[in-house]
Amino acid sequence: MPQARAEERDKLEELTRRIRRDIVVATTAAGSGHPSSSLSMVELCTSLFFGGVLRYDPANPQDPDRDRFILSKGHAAPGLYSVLAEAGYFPTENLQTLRKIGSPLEGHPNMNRLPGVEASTGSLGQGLSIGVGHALAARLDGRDSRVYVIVGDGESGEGQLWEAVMYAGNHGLDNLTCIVDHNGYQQTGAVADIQPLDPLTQKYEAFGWAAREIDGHSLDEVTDAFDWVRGIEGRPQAIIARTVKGKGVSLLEADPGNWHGKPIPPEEEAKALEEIGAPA
Ligand SMILES: Cc1ncc(C[n+]2csc(CCOP(=O)(O)OP(=O)(O)O)c2C)c(N)n1
Ligand SMILES: [Mg+2]
Repeated sequence: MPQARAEERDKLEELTRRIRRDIVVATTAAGSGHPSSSLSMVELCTSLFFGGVLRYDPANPQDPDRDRFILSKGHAAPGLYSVLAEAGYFPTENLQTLRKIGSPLEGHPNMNRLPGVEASTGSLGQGLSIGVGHALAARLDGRDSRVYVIVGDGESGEGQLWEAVMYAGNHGLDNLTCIVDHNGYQQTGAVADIQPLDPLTQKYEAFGWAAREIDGHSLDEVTDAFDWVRGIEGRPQAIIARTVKGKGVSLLEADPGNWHGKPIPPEEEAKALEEIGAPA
């Protein structure tokens, strides 16, 4: 690997540790929230925001030429907030106000209260449709903005998602990327037991998308996938990211079906942070 790329990868890896720490600390302090759903998408978000993929400016959050990032699985808000803080949208200390009365860091993202949040999400199934709207608007306005949407695999059972997939394919929205956080679990159990999705790559391809499957925790594979999407013309792109729900914390990884929407208990926090390799 060339030296510059190795250094970039090390920088991103360090950021993934910081973001994982912030997710754990904020949700444990709040006593509620969705750490496991946030931890599975850390490499995806880190690469997008800090790997030179997404074009954004915290000083000008409404810049019409910005790219859009939409977290369709809005319950993973602690992951989004940790990334937005790191990106400079607000001070990192504010993460400690997560889910507190009056805080703009609500349990689910609220676009009217927090700059950097592009869509108010949490009612699953809607984010890709919003992304389609942004992608189409950019095309009509003649702007080269790109739109990235993260959806969950349990969320992918929602019919509205497939309407958006069909529309984007039919209209060749090549400025739209859907990233599926395929962590294998939804709220009450395994996706494969409740509403199997696979073969997901072929499903997206059948709807006219370019699709590829990656290891969503390999920064190299994630970075390559974001390079790949920007080279595709005439079709929207799907990145099917195989991930682990609760990635980085053995307590959560050991029983993902049991930890949805539950914070790490205070007495387990120190061990979790040690496993993450969290910087002080
Ligand atoms: C329309 C709708 N139905 C149900 C819920 C409740 N709910 C919140 S998270 C969740 C599971 C989501 O699973 P998945 O999309 O796989 O996300 P993960 O947490 O695994 O990343 C459910 C059913 C919701 N938020 N919205
Ligand atoms: Mg899931």
